[in-house]
Amino acid sequence: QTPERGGDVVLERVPQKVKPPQMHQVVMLNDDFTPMEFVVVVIQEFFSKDREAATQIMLKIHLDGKGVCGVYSRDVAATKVDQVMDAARQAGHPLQCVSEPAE
Ligand code: NFA
Repeated sequence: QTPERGGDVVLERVPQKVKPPQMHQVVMLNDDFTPMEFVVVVIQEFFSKDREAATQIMLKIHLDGKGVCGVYSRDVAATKVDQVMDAARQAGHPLQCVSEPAE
């Protein structure tokens, strides 16, 4: 295109204001009562892990007191926490999990 008058057309780069969203990790906490099998099934179902990965995460929680089940945007992490807490309550287990900013 040719401007009707004036100098060269200059296209400037506009600095992008967008930054990647803060990610949140879903941390599951150990307790003395929730059966290991229930924890493994919950991690498989809600965190899309195969049985082997879910078992490793469960054992880490059991041994260390807590462990990360997955890292998501804030809204998705909050939904995961709700799903786990609902499943635990319905089954009568005291399993707890929380969402916290990652990094
Ligand atoms: N500590 C539980 C038990 O020995 C198992 C468990 C693992 C519970 C991870 C909660 C989280 N039955």
